[in-house]
Amino acid sequence: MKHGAAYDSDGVLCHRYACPNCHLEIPRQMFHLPDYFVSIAGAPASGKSYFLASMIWQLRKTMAQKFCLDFNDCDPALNRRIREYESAQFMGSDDPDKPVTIEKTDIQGDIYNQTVINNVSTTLAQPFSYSIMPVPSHPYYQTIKNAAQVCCMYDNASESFLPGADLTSQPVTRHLASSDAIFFVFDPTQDVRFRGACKKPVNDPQMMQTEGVDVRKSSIAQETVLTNVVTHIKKLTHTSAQNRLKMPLIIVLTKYDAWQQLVDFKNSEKPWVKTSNLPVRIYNDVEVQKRSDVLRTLLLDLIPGLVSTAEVASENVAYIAVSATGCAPEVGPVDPISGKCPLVYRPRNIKPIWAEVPFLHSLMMTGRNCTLVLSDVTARAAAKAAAKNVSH
Ligand SMILES: Nc1nc2c(ncn2[C@@H]2O[C@H](COP(=O)(O)OP(=O)(O)OP(=O)(O)O)[C@@H](O)[C@H]2O)c(=O)[nH]1
Ligand SMILES: [Mg+2]
Repeated sequence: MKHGAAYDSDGVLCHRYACPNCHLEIPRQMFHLPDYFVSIAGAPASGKSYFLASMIWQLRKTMAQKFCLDFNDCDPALNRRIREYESAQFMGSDDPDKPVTIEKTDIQGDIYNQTVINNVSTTLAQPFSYSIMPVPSHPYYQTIKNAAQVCCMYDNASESFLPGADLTSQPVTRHLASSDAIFFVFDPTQDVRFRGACKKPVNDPQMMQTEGVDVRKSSIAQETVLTNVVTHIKKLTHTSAQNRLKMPLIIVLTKYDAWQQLVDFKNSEKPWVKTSNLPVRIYNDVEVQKRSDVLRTLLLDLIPGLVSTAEVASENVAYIAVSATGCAPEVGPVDPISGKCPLVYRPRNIKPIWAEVPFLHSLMMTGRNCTLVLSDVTARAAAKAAAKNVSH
């Protein structure tokens, strides 16, 4: 051992850490900071990958600009896949007008790790981890610097959330049971009741039947996928059928750009407010809750089963509308292999709407991390603690 680092069997000093059980690499920060796990689940093509990339991209920006927090990769190499999604969606490799697309998440490949546990070949999902730390310009830096933490998220292929998918050798969704919060991505454009309720025409191939266009859809009702996810978590956490899960469940209603005519929200309004005397914004959880109530009423009207399934599943449910892209995809040129036209985006047009809000709100709902992003209540507590520090 040298400075706490071990030598390997060839006498080489090791600076990286691995799990003694599965032998996969673990970012260094995981040993120093408390962890916060978020799982993203949903039906096929509900928009999980686009949402994850937009959420991370927005969190990097919003955390720094509005909350004096640094949101950063624990290890860029381990987060490579999300970095690639982010650059495709927001930077375009060289031309912001060149159409891009995020491929369907595969059931195999580089976001899964193949390893051997107890002599059994096992596939594990790759977590993407980010550290959240107050920057020294934070007004309560001295009080909250120890609230830094590591957040882990997963992007599973949706097949993994369908009934019968969690095989012993492929426990790729077991993270659901250890999560602090679950985001269930619900796609209104795939629901015939939602599409029927939108009376004004919408120029999005996902809202109409267009021959030859590659619009992927779930063959199973999204409520059934939610039921399967909840049953799976209850089984893994030994929670009985009549007991509700403690972890918050956020129903993320995606592709809001396509169905926004059904609600009367101001898109430019962000759920954080400026106060005259602080350089950080105060998170407006009351506004998010107000919108959640509106969305709940809408869902109760159109898909009552989704609301009842969610609220029987968890003690703490919120409904948040987001758009990962802020606009509809375009129909790209025909793909010679599939013979169909894929849905594509020009990075220049992508302007996410509320993509980072489910994450910020989950911090409030869990209650455990609310000193990092200040709400009305925690800002007052932090000010009091800071004043006490100064007077000592
Ligand atoms: N209108 C609109 N379409 C979106 C948005 N986000 C994603 N899409 C479309 O939804 C489709 C599916 O998105 P993905 O993110 O690949 O879906 P997924 O849930 O990851 O799918 P799997 O990888 O199969 O699990 C894509 O064709 C996108 O064009 C959005 O915010 N608005
Ligand atoms: Mg995906």
